[in-house]
Amino acid sequence: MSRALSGDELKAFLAFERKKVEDALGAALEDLLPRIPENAREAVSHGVSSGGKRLRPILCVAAFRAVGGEGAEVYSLAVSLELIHAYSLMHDDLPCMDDAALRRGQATTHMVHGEVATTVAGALLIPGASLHLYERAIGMGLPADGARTLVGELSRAAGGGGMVGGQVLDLLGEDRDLTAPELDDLHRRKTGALLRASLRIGALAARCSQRELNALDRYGECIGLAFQVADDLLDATSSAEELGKNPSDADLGKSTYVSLFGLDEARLKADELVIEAQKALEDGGLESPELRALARYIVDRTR
Ligand code: GRG
Repeated sequence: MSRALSGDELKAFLAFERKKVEDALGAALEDLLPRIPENAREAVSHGVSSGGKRLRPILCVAAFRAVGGEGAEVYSLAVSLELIHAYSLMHDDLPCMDDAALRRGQATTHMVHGEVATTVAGALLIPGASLHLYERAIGMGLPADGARTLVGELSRAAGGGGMVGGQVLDLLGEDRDLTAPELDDLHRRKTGALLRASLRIGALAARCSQRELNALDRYGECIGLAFQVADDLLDATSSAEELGKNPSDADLGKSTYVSLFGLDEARLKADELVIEAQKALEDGGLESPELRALARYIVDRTR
């Protein structure tokens, strides 16, 4: 059985990877900003550069390495996922959606730059992320059909069957008690699809085998749900200051794993999902202490 990183090793790994991701995001912005209308540039910068765990690009790079990929160019490709994630958070926080004033401990983009600039900025990031992914994949030496496959992965995960579809279910589910399968379906789409795509894109960029892709898919499915269960546990047990965001899902009248199962059972579910994710790596022959540790981190995190 492959080992997981120790607590200290994980801390150092995350700090190192985040720095690499921040650098690559900075470079992506330098490339993107001159191509977009001037009045949306500050809102784009705010949404993209306001911190966060940078989990999606880190997963992408870890999957790339887990299947034998080498080289630092992958960071540049991986930040496409963060560009889409940034758009989703900016739009999610708008008054017509969750109407949130605080995110990552800071005022949300529309509170600083206004609703119009934030809506435009988010919309610009969708094709911006796809184009960035395509160009970086070609830059890494992938053939055009390989690069198109990656863009397909991102588009599917972000679209109606993925993140946008999940968001619609989320909005329709407000003030209604969802069943457990409904809640799983919602989060598989809203959050899980992009996390899974992060792994798939990293692995496909390294020309992985089908067996490796299947293993990462199963791992991604488990960590996607575990991520949301952990989010619900954090929402239920931490203050807005501790979480750096406001309002919580419970405030918005949404069903959560905690409202459905209670704290103890939800914790158990998160732990089971971590174990299953780690087993998927083993079954697929993937020796990755980093991915093993990231599965654990996803449920143990405090933000
Ligand atoms: C037009 C219906 C419609 C939808 C537009 C807004 C939108 C698309 C989708 C939003 C979906 C969404 C908010 C998904 C993200 C869920 C989530 C768990 C966010 C938090 O992710 P973290 O914890 O955040 O990785 P950090 O801050 O670390 O980056």
